[in-house]
Formats: sequence, C-alpha cells, structure tokens
Amino acid sequence: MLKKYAFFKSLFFSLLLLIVANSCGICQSTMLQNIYGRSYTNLNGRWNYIIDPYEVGFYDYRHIPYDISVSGKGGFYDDRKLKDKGELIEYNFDLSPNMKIPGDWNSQAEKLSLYEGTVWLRQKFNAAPQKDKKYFLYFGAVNYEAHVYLNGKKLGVHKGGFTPFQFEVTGKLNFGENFVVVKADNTRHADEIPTVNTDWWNYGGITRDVLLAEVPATFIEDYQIQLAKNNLKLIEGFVQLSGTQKSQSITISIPEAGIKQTVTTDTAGRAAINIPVKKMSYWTPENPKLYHVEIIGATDKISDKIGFRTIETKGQDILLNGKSIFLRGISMHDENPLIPGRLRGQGDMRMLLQWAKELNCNYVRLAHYPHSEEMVRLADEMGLLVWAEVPVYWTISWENAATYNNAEKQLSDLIIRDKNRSSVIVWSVGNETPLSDPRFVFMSKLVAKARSLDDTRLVAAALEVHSNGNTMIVNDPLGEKLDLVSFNEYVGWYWSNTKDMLNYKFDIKFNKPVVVTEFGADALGGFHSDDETRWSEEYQELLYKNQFTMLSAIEGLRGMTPWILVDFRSPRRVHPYYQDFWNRKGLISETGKKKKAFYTLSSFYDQIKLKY
Ligand code: GCB
Repeated sequence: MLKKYAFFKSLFFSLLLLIVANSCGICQSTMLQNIYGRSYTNLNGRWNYIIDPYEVGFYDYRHIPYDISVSGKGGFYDDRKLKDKGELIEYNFDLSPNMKIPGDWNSQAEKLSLYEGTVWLRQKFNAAPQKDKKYFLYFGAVNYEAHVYLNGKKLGVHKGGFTPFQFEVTGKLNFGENFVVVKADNTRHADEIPTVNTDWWNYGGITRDVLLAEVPATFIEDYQIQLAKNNLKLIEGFVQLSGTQKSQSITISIPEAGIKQTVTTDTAGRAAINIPVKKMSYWTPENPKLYHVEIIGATDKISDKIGFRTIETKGQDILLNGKSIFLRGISMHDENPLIPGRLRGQGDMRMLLQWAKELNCNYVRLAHYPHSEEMVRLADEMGLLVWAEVPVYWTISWENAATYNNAEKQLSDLIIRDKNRSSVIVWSVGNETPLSDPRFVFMSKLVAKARSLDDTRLVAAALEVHSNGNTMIVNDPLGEKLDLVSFNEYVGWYWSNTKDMLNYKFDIKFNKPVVVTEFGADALGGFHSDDETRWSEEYQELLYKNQFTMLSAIEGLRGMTPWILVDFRSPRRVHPYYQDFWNRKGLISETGKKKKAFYTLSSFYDQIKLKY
C-alpha cells in the first residue's frame, strides 16, 4: 500500500514538474534592466563540472526526477546532507575537472566537442547578504535548458540558449559559503527554438556571465529612455520600480544635454517619461555619441550610456535621424574562429566588430539568435547599426502553442534587454522560414508582438526567394507586415554559378527598402584557382563582384549583409577537405586571414559611401 502511494505521489509530482519545466521562464522574476550598472558579485571563473549523458544526477533508477522523488536524495545538487550521514555518493564536484565560465563546453574539453546532453556545473562563492537588500542570481545565457539550484534547493528552470534570465534569491543566501549548481542540457528538440536543424555549432553550457546582483529593497527594475517614434525633439519612455515604496519622485538627468526632469511613480511603481529635447548630438555610425544618463529615486539610482537617434522607412528609403542611409553591413555569428567557441568577452567581440569596421561597414547582422548585451553595447560605442534576431530558423513546429510561446518569450526578452541601445534598429523575427498558413500565423503574431513592445524600431525577417527560370521572386505574404524587404539569395552558389549568375534578375513585390540579408560563396582560405573553380578565393571574389552588379539593378536597394564575416563551425559541413566541419563562406578564414572577397566588399562599400 505504502509503495503504491509512493508511486502515485511521484507520478503526480513528475507531471507537475513537467508542466513547470515546459512553461518556460515561469520561475523567473522580471529582468533587471542594465545588469552591468548594478552592484554585483561576479560568479564567473572556474566551475567544476560532471558530464552526465544518462542524466543519473537528475533521475533515479525508475526515471523519476530526484527533484520530486520520494527519497529526494541522489540528485547532483546537494551532497552535504548525505556526506554527514555516510551514505553512498557516486559523484564528487570537488574532484571533478573545471572549465571557464563564461564559456561553452565544446571548446574546453576534447570529449565535449560534439557533445549534446547534460553537464552539471558547480561554483562556490561567499556572500554577506544584508537585511535591507534584495538579491538576484543572473545568467547572461545558458544553452539550452538550465535547471538552477542554490545551496541544494531548486530555483527554477529556463529554456532558450541566448537570452538572459534571473532568479530572486533574497533570503536564500548563506552568510559565508554558498554554492550554485546548474544542470545545463543542450539536447536539440523538434519543438524548441531553434529546432533540431540549423547551420551552426550547438555550443552548450553557461556561455555568458553569471552575476549575483544586489539591489535596494525598492529598486529601479526597468526603464526605457529613447527618442519617441520619428521625433527628434522628444525623449519618451518609462521607469518601473519594484518593491514596497512604489510611489517616489524619480529624477532623470542627462547633464550634457541640459536635461533634468522629475517624475512621480504611481502606486504600481511606474512613471511615464516625456522630455522635450532642445539641443542634442544625435547618434550615427559616424558620430556614435552616447550620453551619460542618470535615474535617481529615493531608494535607488542607476546610470547608463545612451545614444539617441530615430529610424524609419519612407517609400524605399531608410531614414536615420531623418536622412537617407545605405546599410553597409555584414552578417556574423557569436563565435570566435581563432579559438573556436562562443565569444568569451570584450576582446573577442571587439575583434569581430573591428573587422566589420575595416570592411567599411556601418551595420552588422547579429545572426541567428540574440548576441550578448556586451556586444550590442560595443556596437553602440563603436558606431555600428544592428539587426538583432531570434532563432526562429527554418522548420519550426508552427502549430505547437508551447513552441510559439517560447519564441515569443525569447523575442520579448531580447527587446526588453536591448531597448535602450541606439545601435539596434531592426528586430528580426526569423530566418528562411518556409511558406505555409500556420507559419504565416506564427510569424505574424511575432511581428505584432515586436511592434507592441517597441514601436520605435523596424521589424523584419530574412525571407526566402523562389525562382522562375532566371527570375528570383520575392512575394512572401509576410512581407506585407514587415518594414524591410529582406531575403537570402544564393545566386552563384546554390543556384547557378559565377559564369551564369549575371543572367538572373529580381522580381520584388513590395515597395519598401530592400536590405538583402544573405548572399555568399564558400572559399577555403589560401586556396587559389580560376574564378570558375568552386571553393577558391577567386570564385568567391567574382561571386561578390557579380552580386554587386546584379543587386545594384534593384531600385530600392538600401543595404545588405553578405554571408558572412568569418568562417564558422557547423556540423552540416562535412566535406573532408574544403569544409571539415566549417562553413567557409567567411570573408576571413578560421586563421584570421582575409580572403580576396574581403577587399572586394570593402572597396564596394567605399564607393557606396560616396553616394550616400
Ligand atoms: C542560409 C542560412 C545560413 C546558412 C547559409 C549557408 O541561408 O540563413 O544560416 O549558414 O545559408 O551557408 O548555406
């Protein structure tokens, strides 16, 4: 009888856990805006890890999660009690190897290079929690599913490999030693975002910063301070407080612009901001002016560096601060080719953005998922406009409601995080999603969501083209809902070749600015031949030249982000000699050598500069 009861009890809890685990982000509190502007303890560094392909640290031998099983012991998140009782423990973090966090695991241990599954990671840290403060455990990103435990107790679950999340840990910290354990699982699933099928390396683990933030009991949780839609003379936004002292006077000051205004938050802790602008140096790639902004309330204060600019489209033009621009762009992944792995910090990020600058770019496409907050802040500082994207890539489960909610959550978290960054001008809701009715419904909802969260930026998606003979047709009905006509086309590579590509032309249904999101060809750095030989630098170079000729015939052409800045690792690319698990469409090789097409694109952009 007892056994039977135990069985039903664990079944009930298993179902409960499944529901909780699937409702992504349910255990999370709202995000802290501007995490780097807070007072925090950095939990980065060396974390001990245990590779757990069978998830023995999560499930007991009847496959019931330890989190909820009757015995409750055995899970890899708290061995303290067991140690005291002299029980059998079949794992040991102290004796386990360690890896650097932030950092994907694939690039840090030979046997993890192609690994997809669970790894447990643990970090110890000291804390001195104060009674009148609140604490948040913040993760910049964990790919893909993270179960987080503090001092042996579960804080929650988060899904989504590229967006930040946090748990409130007020009252849960020990004075002195604490430990945090993360079960990170990068297994691909058909119903997730992204799905099983992509063209990039599925780097697993804690790939971005882990911070323990400390804030006052009533704190500034979120704010938006940006120019109003198409209005150079008005700063608009809000401040949101969290805590018990919700009604406060908040002063927003931008000393260099002569701005100081006080607002009062309502009983929900919110105040709208409307500040007239007299004189201001507007943010552009040539003049990436960032203002020091201070938000000061009775209980909390925070400062930020914010640029001010407007972005809009008019007919086939893109207007930055009211002036027509051409987006001289390049696509990039969040990956360092030189020491393959996710970008590890500012040095890696600067290297990529500096290469983009050398290409004469004023714009980057941060493909195919949210890059880090630091990257976007650097773009603000270095003067690069940004296309930001969510990993709604290729064949998503369009009819699954949970999949949609997940996509919407990732999009919302991206917008919430980066809404104060002047560099970001486009929210992209996806890439090369194949036409169907369910997909149209899904994508249209994402577009509407992006607009409801932010009406000051452009909303776009990288669409597909289809061909009719030598005509490339762009008529995806989703195009009606977007601000840009953006599509990927591989004329000269997947279609046709360098010899015949000039016979191709485009038929575009929409009267909007055209910003081509991808074209390109693979070239193995250092392999030279004639320009009709695939994989050679000469082939890639001619393809770029022919693309410029082809694309220049499009009347509304206002920008492009060729594919791609540097070679990147991809398990899809299995040719043993030319690819060896690398997508070679980079303009820079995996050794950092610039290929011929790099210079072709940089001189093309030099010419464009003269026209705009
Ligand atoms: C695409 C995808 C991109 C791929 C690229 C390629 O259309 O958007 O993720 O890596 O083509 O190299 O085939």
